[in-house]
Amino acid sequence: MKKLFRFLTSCIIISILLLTTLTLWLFIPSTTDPYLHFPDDLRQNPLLQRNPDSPEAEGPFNLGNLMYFDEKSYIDGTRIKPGQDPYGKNAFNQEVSDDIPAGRQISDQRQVQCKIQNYQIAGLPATSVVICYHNEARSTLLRTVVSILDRSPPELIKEIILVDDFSDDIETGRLLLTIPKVQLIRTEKREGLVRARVMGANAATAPVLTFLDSHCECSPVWLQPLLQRIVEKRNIIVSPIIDIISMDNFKYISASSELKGGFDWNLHFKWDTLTNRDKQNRLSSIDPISTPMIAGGLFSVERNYFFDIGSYDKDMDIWGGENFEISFRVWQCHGAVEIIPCSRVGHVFRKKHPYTFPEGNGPTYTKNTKRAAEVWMDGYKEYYYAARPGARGFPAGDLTERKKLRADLNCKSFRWYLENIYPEMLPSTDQRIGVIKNIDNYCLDTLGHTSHGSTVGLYPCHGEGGNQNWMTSDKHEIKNENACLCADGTFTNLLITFCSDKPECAWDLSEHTVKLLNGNKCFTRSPDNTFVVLETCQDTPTQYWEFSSLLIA
Ligand code: UD2
Ligand code: MN
Repeated sequence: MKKLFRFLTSCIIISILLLTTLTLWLFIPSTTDPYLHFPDDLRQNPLLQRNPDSPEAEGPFNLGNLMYFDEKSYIDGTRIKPGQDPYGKNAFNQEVSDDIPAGRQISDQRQVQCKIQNYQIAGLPATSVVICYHNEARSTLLRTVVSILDRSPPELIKEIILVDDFSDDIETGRLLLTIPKVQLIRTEKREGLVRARVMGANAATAPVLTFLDSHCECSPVWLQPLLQRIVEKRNIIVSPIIDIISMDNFKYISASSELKGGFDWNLHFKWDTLTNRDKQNRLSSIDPISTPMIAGGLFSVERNYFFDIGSYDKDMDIWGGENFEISFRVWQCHGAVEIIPCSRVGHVFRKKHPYTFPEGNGPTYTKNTKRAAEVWMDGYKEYYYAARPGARGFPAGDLTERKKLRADLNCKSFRWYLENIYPEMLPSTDQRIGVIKNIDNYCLDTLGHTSHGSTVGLYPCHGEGGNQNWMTSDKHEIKNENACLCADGTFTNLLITFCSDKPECAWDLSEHTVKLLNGNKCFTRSPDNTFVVLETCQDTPTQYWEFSSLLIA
């Protein structure tokens, strides 16, 4: 009996030991290594086999026909279960995506002139493709990878670096490691796309970096035109035309080749049609399109150039704003940003973010865009603050390093950028921002009164904007943040009120006076420079005002 007991105890101990070793073996590499580079001998993937049918013949997709990747098992691992919302996890229809093979054919959307271009592959540098992702669906991620391998000359793809930005499912990336050229980095915590991309760029070894989102499909001959342009011009970031993959049915839809990237003063990205001036600057419809802004996610850049000009602002979190920062920076610091019409890559555009923002979506976007505005937009940042008043007091972190970068690179002004790269955005003369000051150097000041119906006063000009910052609009308004300066019902007092189309709120600032647009009443200061009232216009120093722009050259 005693013997049997001893035997059983040893069995249990041995089993526990075995189990612990197995668990350690399975999990230690995935939890302790900060950057989880998976060396070749760890590429043991249950989905990898030699293609049992024919090692020579075509696999499910072209991986040199050496390996067989069990796509079905990979996708089955995370399929939508009955009753689950197919849009729930990814904000696109995952059920449809999961049913579309990774190596599907897509129609060639290139213009005919593109198809007769002859790219000398031997003369082109190889690229590392960097794809960061957070909780991407397996089917879209796999299609991105497969489309790169299937539609690029093999010698031009050095490696595909997946940066798993702390996704819940670690296997989504790990299982792809059997695919040739695929490397994986995993962050230790959620970083956001900027820091994730920079990690990927740091690990990259090819002379050119190509960034893609994790739900893309590269078209035939997408890569050569991008690399060719980088050979022609080093100080450049180049983007393909971004075709649309429907978030509902995953159809590949051609995007217009006559668009460039732009923005509004909220710092929201938008597509603009090419102006006549843009068209005149191009000899052919396949010439590069000079673009004020990139959409953000899809571009190639020489690796050293990317780091020389300051990679990214690594204090930007999660999502958003980095495309403004990099576009302003490249243009202002003597480079160029272009869309190359012969290169086309599809992207699943969606209507909302499928993932969480630890600090909230709004605050994160405000922080990121404020960082871009503060460093690159000079006085024009006032237009941003006018459009987004909440950003003014918002903490955006330390900017010293990025400002130093701008100084070190001897970059041009934002005015230069607007005049030369995005003239459509140059504010018109009736949209000025500045101070309204009188002969004694006292400025019109809200004195911090912001509620509807409060009065304005005068205060020595301090040059800091804020309460003394006024913006004129094409509706002849004079505004501070979102409030307007209007006359009261008796046309004697000046009030800060809600903006409206009433004649009380329309002003003419042309003659060193501030005069009601439809009436002979002018801003008149009190003799002691404390308040302002409306009086009949006459030639007197108490009605002399100067609008002086805060905008720096
Ligand atoms: C666009 C860009 C995107 C980025 C963004 C502005 C295109 C086609 N897309 O928004 O690349 O520039 O504007 O910031 O130009 N991701 C992470 N970690 C995160 C959040 C996102 O790795 O915390 C990944 C995400 O999985 C995806 C990429 O970053 O691969 C871009 O995110 P998105 O697809 O949600 O952004 P999108 O296309 O709406
Ligand atoms: Mn995307």
